[in-house]
Order: sequence, then C-alpha cells, then structure tokens
Amino acid sequence: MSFEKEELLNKLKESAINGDSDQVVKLSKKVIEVGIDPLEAVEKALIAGVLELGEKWINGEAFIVDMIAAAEAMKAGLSILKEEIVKRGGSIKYRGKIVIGTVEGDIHDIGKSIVASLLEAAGYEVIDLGVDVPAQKFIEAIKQYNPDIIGMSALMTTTMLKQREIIEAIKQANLRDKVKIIVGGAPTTEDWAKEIGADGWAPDAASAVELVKKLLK
Ligand code: B12
Repeated sequence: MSFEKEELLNKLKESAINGDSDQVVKLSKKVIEVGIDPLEAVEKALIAGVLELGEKWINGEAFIVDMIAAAEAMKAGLSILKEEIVKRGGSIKYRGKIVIGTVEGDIHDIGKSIVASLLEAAGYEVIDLGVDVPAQKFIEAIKQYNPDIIGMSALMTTTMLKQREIIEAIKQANLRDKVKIIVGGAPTTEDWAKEIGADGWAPDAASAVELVKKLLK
C-alpha cells in the first residue's frame, strides 16, 4: 500500500473511531477522489475502526456513547462509499430482490447495513426493514414485496434464537416455499443455519453476495 493511501485510510479509521461523522464524510469523498478501492476503505478503515473501538468497549476502555457515535460515523461513510461501489459495478438492472433486517430484540445494524450495501452494489434490489424486526414484519414484507430472499441478521447469542422463531412463523404463514432464507451475524454458524432450516449462511458481506448469487442461479 502506498504511504499516502495508508495515511488516508488510517485517518478515516481514526475519524470513525472518534465518531466524527463530518470528517468521515470528507475523507470518504477523498478516498473516491484519489481512486482508492471503496470496498477496501470500508473493510480496512470503517469496519476495522468499529471493531477496534469495540474491543476497547468490551474491555471497559470506551463508553457505549462512543460506540454509538462510531457506528453513526461509519454509516455516514458507508453511504458515500456505497455510491462509488455501485458506480463501479455499472448500471443497475436488478438481478433479484432481497428483504433484510436485524431480528427482534437486536439493534446491531452495522453488519446488516454492510451486507445490504454490498448486495445493492452487486445489482440486487434491497429492502431494508431496519432493526428489531419481529416475525410479523418479515411476513408482511414477503406478502408486500414478493422477494427472492429474506436475510436475517443477529449479533447476540440470545437474539440468534429469533432467527429460528421467525423461520417457524414464516412456515406457519405458509410462505416458506415462496422465499429462500439466509442468516448471518457474528454468533451464527453454518451448522446453526442448517439446524434452523435456513437455505444459507455467510460469515461476511462479500460471502453473502456470493451466497445470494449461488441461491438465485
Ligand atoms: C458495535 C456494537 C454495538 C453497538 C451497535 C451500534 C449499531 N448501530 O449497530 C451498540 C453500542 C449500540 C451495542 C449495543 C449492545 N451490544 Co453490542 N456490540 C457491538 C460490537 C462491538 C461490534 C458489532 C459490529 O458492528 N461488528 C462489525 C460488523 C461488520 O460485523 P457483523 O455484525 O458480525 O456483520 C458481518 C457478518 O456477521 C455478516 N452478517 C451480518 N449480518 C448478516 C446477515 C446475513 C443475512 C448474512 C448472510 C451475513 C451477515 O456480514 C457482516 C459484514 O461483514 C460487538 C462485539 C464484536 N466485536 O462483534 C458487540 C456485541 C455484539 N454487543 C453485545 C451486547 C451484549 C450489547 C448490548 C446488550 C450491551 C448493553 N448492555 O446494552 C447492547 C444490545 C442492545 C440490543 N438490544 O441489541 C455482545 C453480545 C453478546 C452476546 N450475548 O452474544 C457483543 C458480542 C460484545 C460482547 N462481547 O459483550 N453494541
């Protein structure tokens, strides 16, 4: 990595850690201006920053307000970089429709938003239901949008159990054969996805795109 590029990505990471949204937006624009791969900036600066601060928070060296500010700054950067990722992917002709959300009881949305952005960038239409999404809302979304795939994110060992409940509710509503279901989030695994009857699992956003491509082939 050239020195300048490294310096810019480091600055972007620091600004995300500091929760300085204005600076993150400015530096994200600069990333595009100087031609750095926007995906690399998302991974090496924005995600890396959130995870670094996360470590501190878990160890009691940072406060929850810092974490929330960092998450907001990261999303502000993502919205700028996403546009460039989409541009690089060429014009959009939707290759499929995905409804995504973080399950009920869980408000972590960084990972889910990255998955949603990369899917959009890869040419899929994404309907993001947000966080704390109950089964009923997923069911209504299947009826309303008729998506090819439902994606559920869960970041806690407690809320990953909701993924199973939501799949059961979708079955109860006689909609299971209408959609493919994929799950993800740090505590989830491929085995978990199989156990609860999901159609797929992915460890990160780039693999989520590959998974969706495979399922919709
Ligand atoms: C940031 C963060 C927060 C932020 C969230 C801000 C936001 N807007 O999202 C804040 C401060 C608000 C927060 C709150 C809480 N948090 Co928190 N948080 C984290 C932290 C540090 C990072 C999570 C993150 O964003 N990771 C980065 C993203 C990029 O990774 P990811 O989410 O895993 O997503 C990737 C993949 O998993 C995958 N993926 C994700 N979703 C999906 C979906 C599909 C369909 C697919 C295919 C793939 C996929 O792709 C993504 C991109 O590559 C983690 C610790 C850690 N290191 O993971 C704790 C952590 C998840 N939090 C934890 C806890 C306990 C909480 C709180 C309960 C704390 C409290 N006492 O209030 C609350 C939860 C409130 C609630 N009801 O949800 C625990 C969970 C423990 C457990 N039970 O499992 C963790 C593990 C920390 C810990 N070790 O204690 N948190």
